[in-house]
Amino acid sequence: MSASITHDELSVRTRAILDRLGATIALDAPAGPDSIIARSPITGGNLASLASASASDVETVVADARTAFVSWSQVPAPVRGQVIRELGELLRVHKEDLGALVSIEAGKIVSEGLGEVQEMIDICDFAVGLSRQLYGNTIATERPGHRMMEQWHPLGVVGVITAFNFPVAVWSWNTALALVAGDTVIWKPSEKTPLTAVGVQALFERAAAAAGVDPKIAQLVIGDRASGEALVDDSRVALVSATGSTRMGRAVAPRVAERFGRVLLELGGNNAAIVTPSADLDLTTRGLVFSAAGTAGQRCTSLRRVIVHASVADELVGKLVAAYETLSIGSPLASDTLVGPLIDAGAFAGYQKALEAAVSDGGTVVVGGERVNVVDEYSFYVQPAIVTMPAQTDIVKHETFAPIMYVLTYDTLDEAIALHNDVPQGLSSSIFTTDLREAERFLSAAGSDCGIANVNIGPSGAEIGGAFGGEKETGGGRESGSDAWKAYMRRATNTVNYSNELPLAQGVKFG
Ligand code: UN1
Repeated sequence: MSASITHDELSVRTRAILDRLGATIALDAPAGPDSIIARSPITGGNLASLASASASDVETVVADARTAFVSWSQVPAPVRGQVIRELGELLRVHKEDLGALVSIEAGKIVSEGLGEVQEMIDICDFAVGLSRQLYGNTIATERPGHRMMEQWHPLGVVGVITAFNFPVAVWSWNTALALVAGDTVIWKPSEKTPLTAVGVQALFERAAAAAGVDPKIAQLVIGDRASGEALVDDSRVALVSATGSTRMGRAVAPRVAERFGRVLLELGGNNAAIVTPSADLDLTTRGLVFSAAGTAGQRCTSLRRVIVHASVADELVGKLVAAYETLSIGSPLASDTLVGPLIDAGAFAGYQKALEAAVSDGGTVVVGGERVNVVDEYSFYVQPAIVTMPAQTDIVKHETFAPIMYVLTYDTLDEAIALHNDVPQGLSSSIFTTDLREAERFLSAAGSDCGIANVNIGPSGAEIGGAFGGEKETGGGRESGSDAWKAYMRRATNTVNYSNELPLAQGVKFG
């Protein structure tokens, strides 16, 4: 059975959760072109119908965000941090409910749904601390009697466009930092996961009330593509932070650039692991299986390619196949499930098409590849696949958002790194080795060309403390930890002359 819970029970549970989170939005808007249907991939059934924002709704939201920015940007940063502290507290209280809602709407297993909420709590903690640490540099000047420094000021309105697969955490990475930075936020979530967004927005509004701040500093737009486009094209939106496919990013980036707005892009990945002869193969197997089959292969950091030394390839593939054969696939709400459903029919079609292309390129499906637990035509559970490939063909270079692991072999580390980097995407990467030279080489400038490079852990499952994002078609943006906050602020360089003279820089004489 793909779902031990009936669809009616899921609906009732969803509504009870939204109620406890404090959501008041109507869940039964008349279905039609002006509505967004919320569904659960567990059963494929509809959970709710939400009114979709009109162009004039979006206009009002942007105008309100801009007005809210004028006063919010004047609040001292450590005081701004208080609303994020309240949000973090509410997330702790409602972790189980919100995690379950993520499982219901995005299909993540219980532990991953909870993990996503934990990621929100973590970034809230980080941002509260950051609210007292928005440091600028003081810089030595070449002129006597002068001082030079930089300040970081609030940027403006930030549009946050998020994907279905991390329906709540990605909003929090952006919003926690943006609010502490003094910006205001407009969130356009994926049309596939509106209810988790509604739940989070309800919690945010409670946090705003508790902190005594204007709730308009972070607003939600439930809408279709046109609402996202309105944010992209509006010059009052200073930064568009978009997470999703490379195709989406290719549409967004030039439109924002056209009006000299800023973008922060977190797009497709095609994440690989190099497995060397010295690797601990049992640990490697566990790392690879989590990264490739976990979340049903629907993370942007999911492992898609394994590049293994020819001398250990058979042994590794044997261990991987054995592990794949024991994976429990089914309702993400069942406690023993490791692999939940794909998000929808489109994802399943992509999975099938990629496997067909891989086989026609000479690949061999050594495990998986089938739709399983078919109880109805609307939910899509698949057995994660491993495909050995004779070469890195076009389909391997393409990101398919489903659990397919392509396996390629190599003879020299040079060859492995070349194969590793020979894809258009550059998000995350890893090497499994116990050889220090190989590990350091992979992390060096001559190694992985990705934004994230790991040793002896898979490419997925990053913590919030590091900067998250990647190069090439991944879009170049960095979110979350380290100094990613700088993307949400504008830098002012200030030179102060406290002398009675007017010396010019570079020794220039004038008059
Ligand atoms: C994503 O899939 O868009 O590193 C984000 C990870 C998670 C975030 C993934 N912390 O896998």
